[in-house]
Amino acid sequence: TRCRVAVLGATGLVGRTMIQVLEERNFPLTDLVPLASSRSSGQSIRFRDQDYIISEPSPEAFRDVDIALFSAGATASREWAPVAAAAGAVVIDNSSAFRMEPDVPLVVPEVNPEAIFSLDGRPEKIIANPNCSTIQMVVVLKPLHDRYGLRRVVVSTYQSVTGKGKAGRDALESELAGEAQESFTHFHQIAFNAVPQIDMFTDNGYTKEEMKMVNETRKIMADDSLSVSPTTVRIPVYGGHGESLNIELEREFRIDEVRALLECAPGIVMQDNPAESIYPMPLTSYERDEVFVGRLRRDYWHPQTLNMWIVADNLRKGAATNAVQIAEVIMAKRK
Ligand code: 11C
Repeated sequence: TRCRVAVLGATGLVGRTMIQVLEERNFPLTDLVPLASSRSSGQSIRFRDQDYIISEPSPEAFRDVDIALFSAGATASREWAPVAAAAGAVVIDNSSAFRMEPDVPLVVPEVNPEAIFSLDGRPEKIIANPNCSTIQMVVVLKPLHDRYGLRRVVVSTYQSVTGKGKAGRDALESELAGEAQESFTHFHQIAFNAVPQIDMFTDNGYTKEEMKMVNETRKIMADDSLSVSPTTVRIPVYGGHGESLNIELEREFRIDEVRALLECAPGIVMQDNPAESIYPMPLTSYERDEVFVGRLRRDYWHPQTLNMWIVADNLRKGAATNAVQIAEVIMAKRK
């Protein structure tokens, strides 16, 4: 059967990764429609040994599209998601535009795949892909919540410059080369630095990135009583967000039991052998689709609380892979 997949933002870091992931996972598409702004339209992009010409989004461009993966920013999503949905496509949107809208599902397939579908069994017209730092955290929180109940999570992030796309990567590159940086992509110099601000501050003293972790986590886990206390920090690495998690649980746990639980949970790879200095790192999670977990241990002072360190490739599980996995769930139900 025919399956036409559009990618809006096809030349961005996430858009390119989406196309790469579609190819790697052998997604059952018959037609790729790469879309981007006028700056990139006319260029071509390679997919399964074939060149596809990039065009600009338009009502015609979305005709007969079954699934539209969007990663061109919130403004483009607000403009084009209704158009694509009206043309009959299911939009999987990586921007923050619709995430907190009550009738738009916010989905991580390991956590709440059922939210993709409405009561009639059909996928919702617009499905939101969460923020990268939220996605990797909820993949780990979900099995713990189901088994032990979560009371509170304190999280500090160590986020890659590619969270700001090509501009973020280029800024680090030129700073490392000693070239003057005019853009304030990271608010301050990022080379040889760590910047405790990602996105703008809100009135409560938390940044927007931090509030995404608070609000998106509650929505995905469908639990408004969850308390998440985040500090988000940009560090000078290219691919992979790290997170230090301190997780207080409702019920008592044994560490070996938690380890076994996480080992069997979907989308997680344990890398935890302190004796051999094995733990997750951005360099070893690069271009991988899973969430890596290590440094698992009981809080020294607080027996009901766990400490761990997790890393995932923010362009993959944090963005492109999660969106493609949502599309896979839709395709599996179609058959
Ligand atoms: C960052 N998490 O690392 C951001 C990028 O809401 O999809 C992703 C922003 C978003 O800068």
